[in-house]
Amino acid sequence: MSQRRDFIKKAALGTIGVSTILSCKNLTEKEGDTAGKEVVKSQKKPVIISTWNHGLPANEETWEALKNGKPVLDAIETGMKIPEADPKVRSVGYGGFPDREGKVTLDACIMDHNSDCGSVSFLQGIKHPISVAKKVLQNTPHVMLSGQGALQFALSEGFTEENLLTAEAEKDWKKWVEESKYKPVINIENHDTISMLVVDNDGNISGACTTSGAAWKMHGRVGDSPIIGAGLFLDNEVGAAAATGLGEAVIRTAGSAMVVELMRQGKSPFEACKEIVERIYNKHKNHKDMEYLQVGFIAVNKNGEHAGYSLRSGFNYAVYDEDNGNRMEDAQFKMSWDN
Ligand code: SD4
Repeated sequence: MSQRRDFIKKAALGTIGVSTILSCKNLTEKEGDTAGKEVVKSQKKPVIISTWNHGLPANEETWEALKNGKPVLDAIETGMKIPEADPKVRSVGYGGFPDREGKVTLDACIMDHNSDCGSVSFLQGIKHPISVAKKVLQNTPHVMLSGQGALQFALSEGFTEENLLTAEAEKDWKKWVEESKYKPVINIENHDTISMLVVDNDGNISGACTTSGAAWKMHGRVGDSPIIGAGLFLDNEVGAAAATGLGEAVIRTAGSAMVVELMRQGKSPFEACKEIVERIYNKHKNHKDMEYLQVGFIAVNKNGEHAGYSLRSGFNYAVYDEDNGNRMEDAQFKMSWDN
């Protein structure tokens, strides 16, 4: 046990999702007006972007819900519940990798165009933290509930407690305990937060994040995903951004808030994501986390232009719009894993 504690002291974080980066795709058409000035025509709404491959089925559900007239937060919740309930998605909700103690602990948040937000962190035993986060937004005067308090609140709202540790995840955890050797593993398939950003039919912006966080993390560890300004941020006048990757690095730099702020100053989503990734790199290039550091951002602006960018290769995101349907886009990145 003491050996284990020593280990915990020394260890940083376990598996963190690797992000790939998104290629910037300008979805607006530009044309000259009579005065010779460039006019930016708005992209058709809605536009939905979500991190990683599990963004595709999530986008699909959210798109359907929007088309059926559901309120946007309900539509986002519906989409996010897909990877949360999928035991094959080992980085979100049910089936997610547990922490060092073998406990699955979940983080999630949701934010609407009025800047109202709800968030839960270190929540255990509830399959759909995104739904609890939405209830925090709608039914409490607060933004964030954590741990036991978040669970109590969820139960009072009628959620049911259940075991989220699948046999598969338990097997992997037991294997990790056996070796008890800390080695950060970046695993694109198995550890990735889902973040979703939506520009709805009215041009309003909303977003959400949900994750089981870093695998084998210390019990009680909370990442960037439930923190408004870190894992997710939006300003309806400007745009939205969300993060994936090593939450500690994103928190240190207020990542998503900074991406939005750069868009406010006139940067495109691509330029804004890239500049913050560069900043994170500069802050971390001599840091102990650098060896396994991966961060990626997605961003969308009021016109529906979207982009993604990551520090290291491997990040992709799902985009759904009227013209091109639901598809994956690879993000651009600063460096490959060999550097
Ligand atoms: C965290 N940012 O808990 C999350 C993990 C993640 O891709 O996004 N992985 O640090």
